Amino acid sequence: MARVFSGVQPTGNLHLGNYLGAIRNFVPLQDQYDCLYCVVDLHAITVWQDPKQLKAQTREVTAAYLAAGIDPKRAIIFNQSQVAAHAELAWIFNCVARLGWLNRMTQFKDKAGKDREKASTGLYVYPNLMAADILAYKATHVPVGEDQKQHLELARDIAQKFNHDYGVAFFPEIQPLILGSATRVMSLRDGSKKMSKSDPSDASRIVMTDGADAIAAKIRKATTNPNLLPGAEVLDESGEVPDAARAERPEAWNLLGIYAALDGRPLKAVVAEFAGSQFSRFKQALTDLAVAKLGPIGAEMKRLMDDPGYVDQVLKDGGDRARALAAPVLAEVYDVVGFLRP
Ligand code: AQP
Repeated sequence: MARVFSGVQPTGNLHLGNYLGAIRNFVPLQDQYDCLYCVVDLHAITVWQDPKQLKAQTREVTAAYLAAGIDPKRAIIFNQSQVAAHAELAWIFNCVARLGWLNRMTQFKDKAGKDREKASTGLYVYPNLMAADILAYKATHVPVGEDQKQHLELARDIAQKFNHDYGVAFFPEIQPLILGSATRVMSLRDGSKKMSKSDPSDASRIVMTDGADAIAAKIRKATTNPNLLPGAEVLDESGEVPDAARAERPEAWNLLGIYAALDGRPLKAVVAEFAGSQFSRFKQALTDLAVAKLGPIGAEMKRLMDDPGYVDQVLKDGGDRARALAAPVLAEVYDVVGFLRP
């Protein structure tokens, strides 16, 4: 069976974008693939994390995986630092990837901001570790949000260069799986920025553990304008929002996209239903839907986070299974590279 690898960083404030763009899509893949879902704590520390918080946040992402419906008996759920192969293979990839490749990564530029000199070197080589995450298991399919596509291209380049440099056909080709609608959920305060854990404004995101009142307040306060909601005639033939229309009303399209994704309906049907409505009516409907869909998941996450013994056991079992899969891959890589292991 083909193998899937994906991960989420335990950097706190797990939000609706992480759920709709990633975690929710992991669930049905369990039926078609051999899946590894990782809590990528090594990636998280590319930006300083409070050690106590990091442990809590690692359990939080694990709880979100479980509450969303990932079955720890079928999929492997584990945190990255338990399997040393990730860091070991990343070092080899640091020696395969080229500086020019990393210099083109837009996420580094975004995250490092203006003061690049102060960014950690870990943040810079982050894509090499991501390549190692996938290739330590020879995974072939990686479900990611659109924002991770560039990193995935780089992982493919690293796999190819390794194979070429050592004259082997060792690493497989990696395919991105961009699934479902609303692969890019935008901030509730600024429709031109993606919803993000690190946005200083809590009102910019719906957090997975938000209760009904918090969800309602954030949707009510979401930036909109006084115009009525657009109609389906604005959409193109494939039912997508043309770039120019999105640029004109990013907030409206974002909320409509969130509604469609939560309801599991095509955007066109949702747009047709609310065409010409006042935002107040639509926001109430969106609040009801969001509370109905996210409420039970948030409640289950809280229940699991109150039972850290169980969550840690899931991670330990997953770590044992992941280590067993990665060990022979790494041993072969070491042999290919020429490391003596007497
Ligand atoms: N706004 C988003 N819309 C859709 N998908 C998203 N993802 C993140 N934000 C959105 C997807 O969630 C997965 C896990 O993300 P991550 O934790 O590894 O890191 P990230 O992409 O850097 O996430 P954040 O939430 O935006 O955190 P910060 O603020 O730290 O940058 C990925 O598959 C991602 O595509």
